[in-house]
Amino acid sequence: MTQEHKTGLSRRALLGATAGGAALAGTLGGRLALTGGAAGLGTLATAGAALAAGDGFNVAPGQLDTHYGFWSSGQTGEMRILGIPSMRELMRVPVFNRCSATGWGQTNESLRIHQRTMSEKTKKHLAANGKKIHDNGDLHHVHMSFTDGKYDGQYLFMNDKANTRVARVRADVMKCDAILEIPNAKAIHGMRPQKFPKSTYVFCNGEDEAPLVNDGTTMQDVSTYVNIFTAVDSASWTPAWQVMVSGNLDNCDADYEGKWAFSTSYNSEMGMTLADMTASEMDHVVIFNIAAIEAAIAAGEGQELNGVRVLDGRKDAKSQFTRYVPIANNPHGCNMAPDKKHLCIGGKLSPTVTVLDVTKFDTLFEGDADPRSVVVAEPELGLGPLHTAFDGRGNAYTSLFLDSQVVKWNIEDAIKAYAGEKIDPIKDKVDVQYQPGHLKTVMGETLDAENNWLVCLCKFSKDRFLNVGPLKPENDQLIDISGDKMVVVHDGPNFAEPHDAIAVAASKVNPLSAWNRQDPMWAETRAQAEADGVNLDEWQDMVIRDKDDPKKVRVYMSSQAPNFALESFTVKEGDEVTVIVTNLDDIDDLTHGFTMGNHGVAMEIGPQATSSITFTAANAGVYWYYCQWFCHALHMEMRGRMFVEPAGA
Ligand code: CUK
Ligand code: CUA
Ligand code: CA
Repeated sequence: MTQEHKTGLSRRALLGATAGGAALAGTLGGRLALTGGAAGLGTLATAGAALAAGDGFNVAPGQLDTHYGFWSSGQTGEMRILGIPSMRELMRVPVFNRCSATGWGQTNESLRIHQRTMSEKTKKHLAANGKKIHDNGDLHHVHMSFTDGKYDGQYLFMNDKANTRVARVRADVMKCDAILEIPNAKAIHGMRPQKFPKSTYVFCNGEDEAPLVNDGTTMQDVSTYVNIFTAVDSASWTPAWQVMVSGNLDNCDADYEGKWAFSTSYNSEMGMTLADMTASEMDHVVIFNIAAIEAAIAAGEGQELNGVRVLDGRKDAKSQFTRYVPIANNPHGCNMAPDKKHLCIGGKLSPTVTVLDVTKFDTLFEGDADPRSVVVAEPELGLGPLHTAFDGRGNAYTSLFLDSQVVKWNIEDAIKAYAGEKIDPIKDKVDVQYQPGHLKTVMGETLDAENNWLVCLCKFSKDRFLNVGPLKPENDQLIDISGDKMVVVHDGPNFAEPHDAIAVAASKVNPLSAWNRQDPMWAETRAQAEADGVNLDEWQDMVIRDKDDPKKVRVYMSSQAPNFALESFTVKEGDEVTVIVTNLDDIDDLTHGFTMGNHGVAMEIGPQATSSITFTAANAGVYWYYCQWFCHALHMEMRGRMFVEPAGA
C-alpha cells in the first residue's frame, strides 16, 4: 500500500464524517477486520480494505510479531509485554502490584523478593497498617540490560516512584527476581541502565526532596533537604553508591562510552510549591562523572548512611562528581541519541529541545568551560516537548504534549541552524490522540536503532474508543516512520497508565517454555522441603507438622494434569498452613493453579515450577481447593478438600 492511501484516510476526517464513521474509525484503528463490516458504510469499508492490503502492522492470526514491546504501566505497578507492530498485549508481569492471577505479592517466593531489602522503618509502618509489603507501585520506566551499547536480553529494570523502589525482571522467565528499596533517596523516577561496556549500574533519580536523615528533626527547614542520585549494582541488586545533588532529579540517561550519566531537574529552585518550582528562568541538567565518583568511593570518601556511601555533588561542594548545565525552566525528557554524541533534553515549559554534545563534557570537568558551551542546538519544535526518540538515520522524534503532535526533526540540521545556517530542522509533524508523553522507536535507545515504527504513548484517548465511563483508557498509537511522512496506523487502548516503553527485536529475547527445576526462585522452599525429608522433584503428597512449632503445617503436593497429589488434607483451626505445589508437567503452556476456597489464596504454578503460599485456617469446616488455570479436559475436576478441625478436637 502507499503513503497516499494512508494519509488520504485521516482518522480525523473519518471521525468528523458521521456517527457511523466514528464507530468505524475504531475498527480501522484495529486490525482492519472490515470484510464483514458495517452495512451501509460501503465506501469507507472499501477504502479500509484497500488500507489493509500489505499493511506491515497487520499481523495475521498465527503470525508472530517482529519485536517485543516492554511497557510500563504507571500506577498499575506491573510490566506489560506487547507485540510490535501488532500492538497485541501478550503478557502482564506483576512487579510492584498484587496479582490475583499469579499470586504475586502473596506467594512465599514473591514475598521473599519483596522483603529482601526492606528497611526496618518500612517494616514498621507496614506492620502498623497490618501489611507485609507495599502492594502498589508507580512503574514509569522499563529498560533492558545492555552489553556494548546493545540490548543483551538478560534483564529488564524498572522503577517504583510511589515507594522508592526499583525492580529487576529476568528475561528468561519474565518474572521479577529482585526488588530494592533504595535507602536515603525519595521517589525514584528516572531510571536507566549503563549502556557501555555493560549495565554494571542502573542509575536511579530521586525526585522528591527530604532531609538526608529524615527523622522529623529538621523537616520544617527546607535548607536541610537534598535529592539523591543512586547507582544500583545490577548483579547484586543493592545500592553501589549515591550522590547528593542540588535541585531535584526527573529523568536520566547514560552515554555510549560508560563515562557519564545525566539527569534533568525541574526544581533547581528547591521550591515546595508549584509557583516556587517554576520560578526560575533556568533549571539544569546534572552530569555525573562516573570515573571520579568510583575513585572517591574506592578511596572511602563521603559518608556512610544506611549502608550506602554518599558523596556530596551539590553545587557548593565544587566536586569533580557533577556539573550543572543550565536549561530552560522545567525540562523533562533526557534521551541519548544512538549517534553516541547527542543528548536531547525536552523543554516542557519551553518549546525547545536542548541538544548537548556529550563528547564535550570532559571540558567541563578539566577546565573552566562555560557549562552552556556543550549545547550545540536548541531547535524550537512546538508546545510541550517531553521526550525524544531516534531512528537510525539521524532523525529525532519529539512528543509535543500541548500540541498533541509528534515532531520529526533532524539533529544535524538543528546543529547547523544553531550555528546560524538558514535551515529548518523540522521535517514533519503528525497529529496524535491525545497529549503524548513518551514515544519509542524500535531499538532506538541502542546502537541498533531501526527505521520502521514509532510507538507514541498518549495520555488521553477521549473519543477514540467506545465510551467506557468517566475513566477512559490511554491510547498507544503506532506510527509508520519508514517514509518521509509519519503515518499513524494503529490505535491501541491501554489501561493506567503507560509512561514508557521499549521495543526490542524478537531475536534478542529468548524466554524458556518451562522452568528449570533448580531455579533459584524457590531455593528456600526447596531447602525447607529437604529439611522435611521431601524430594520436590518426585510425586509428593506429604503433610508435615513442624516439630518446633506445632501450629505450623506444611502440605506438599505435586500436580500433574488433571490431578493434585492430595485429594484432601486435614489441619486444625488456627494452624498456619503452608501449601507447597510442584507442577511436574513439563509440557509447553501447561500451567496449573492452586486456589483455596474462601481464604483469599491463589497462585500460579508454571510447568516444572514450585510455588508456595501460607495462610491461617481460621474456621472449622470443609474447604475446597482447586486448580484455577485451565489445564485439561478434566480441569474442573482438579480439586480437593481441606478439612479444618475445630481447635479443641
Ligand atoms: S515520565 Cu511519564 S511522560 Cu515518569 Cu518518563 Cu515523561
Ligand atoms: Cu490444573 Cu487446571
Ligand atoms: Ca523549575
